[in-house]
Amino acid sequence: MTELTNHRLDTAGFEAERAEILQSWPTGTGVSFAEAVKVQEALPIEKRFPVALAAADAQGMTLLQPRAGVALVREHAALLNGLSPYCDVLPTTIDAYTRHNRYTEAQDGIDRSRAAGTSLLNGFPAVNHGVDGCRRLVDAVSKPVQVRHGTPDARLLAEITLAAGFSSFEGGGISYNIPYAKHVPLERSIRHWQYCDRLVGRFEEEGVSINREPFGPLTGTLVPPFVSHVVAILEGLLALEQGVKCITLGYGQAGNVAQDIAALRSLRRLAHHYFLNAGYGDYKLTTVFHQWMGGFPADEAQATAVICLGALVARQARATKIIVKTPHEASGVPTLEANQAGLKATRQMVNMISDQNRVDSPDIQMEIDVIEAEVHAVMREILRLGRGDIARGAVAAFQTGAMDVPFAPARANLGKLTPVRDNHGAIRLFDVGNVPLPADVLAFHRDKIAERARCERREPSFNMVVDDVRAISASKLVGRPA
Ligand code: 8ZB
Repeated sequence: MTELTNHRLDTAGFEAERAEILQSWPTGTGVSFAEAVKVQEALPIEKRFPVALAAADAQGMTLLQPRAGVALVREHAALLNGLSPYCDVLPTTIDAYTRHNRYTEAQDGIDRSRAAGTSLLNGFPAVNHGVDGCRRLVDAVSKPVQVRHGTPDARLLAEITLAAGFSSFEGGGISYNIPYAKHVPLERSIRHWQYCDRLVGRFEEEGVSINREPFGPLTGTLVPPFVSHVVAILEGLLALEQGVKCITLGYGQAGNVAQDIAALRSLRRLAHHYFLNAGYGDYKLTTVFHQWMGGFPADEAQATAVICLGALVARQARATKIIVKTPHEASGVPTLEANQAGLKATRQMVNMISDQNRVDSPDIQMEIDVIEAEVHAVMREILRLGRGDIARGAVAAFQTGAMDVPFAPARANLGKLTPVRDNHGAIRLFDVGNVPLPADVLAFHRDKIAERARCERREPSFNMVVDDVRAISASKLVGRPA
């Protein structure tokens, strides 16, 4: 493999790699790019993800999307059709075997699910169902469908699902490695995702737009906004270089209303800033807000309150899309009914917020200023480490800890950066690790944490962090001592 750089993959190399990928599992031979373009061209307008996003963006609307995936095509189609009246765009959540390229075990799960008459996989094994199975699914629904997963090497999954008429593909070389894998080298996952982005770029060259969505929330556990923003911007830049044109950048709810609104507003501004500065002009940028990705209360009424807080913030900040949780979040894969309940609660909240005036406050502006200063500091270091190349810079930054995702399992991540909530529940830095933030920003974090420590009459310590990780599932935002 040649050294990783942020340059468009050359055509001959891409085609040679593609032939290899399509040979790597029997269903791969069912993919023909010419056929895939025809399938995408034949999609009715109401099943095209980029069209739904553009319309929402133009009209200032917020789309609702659940998560869902079961083992068999017919059952999965029925599940999506049960969700469809309550949402705007559909998901297909891929099972964990497929996410790790373990197709033999996925097949076993399919066979055993057939025998059992119920899904024994935690998602839809799209590679094993192949182009034909996936096409039957797309044909059976009436809204755009996105692939949602967590796969460090998603090359075959992308080939098969995009050939079948899925029109959006989640993930990225950083966001589907650092929070999801332990031993995958970062340069390898970034390279595999350059392939996925190049494939989408090839569709764009044929006049077929496909949406790409880096996974915003990362570990979903007290992630400071600047950390997820930097990953989103890097993955956006990597995608643009491969010819992607329709990009949705994500952010996971942190819990403090001012910080969350600020995060979404700054994400859009910062992304445009870095994309335009890098010379890209021909793209459509939208945003997605993930309702709380950390531990949930087991009680369904309490869980619904968490869901509604996310809906309020997402709509107030005019996210293009909300990924909706369910009251079953604490217990596992939700039933259709629980999934509908999450969507209904979210819809009610979105509707009630829609006509209201834009909330603004000095707190929100201050949070925006802090996030922007943090993102610029880290991006500057990434560019320096990569000598102007963000792919090289990203790998080096994770190595040195200049970029660091809290609570991530990957060995490629240093894991020194430690977040904690301040007295109002906003996420601050208890330990900055090796992240090169400016002195005034660090002083701000220290002051905010000291304020909480005084209020709780205890020293800031790792106990505070542990209390915060558990707080929302125990019905509070800030993990105060008993
Ligand atoms: C990183 C995403 C995790 C979220 C949900 C989890 C969690 C996973 C399925 C699913 C419905 C599935 N999730 N798999 N939701 N159907 N097969 O993704 O509950 O919220």
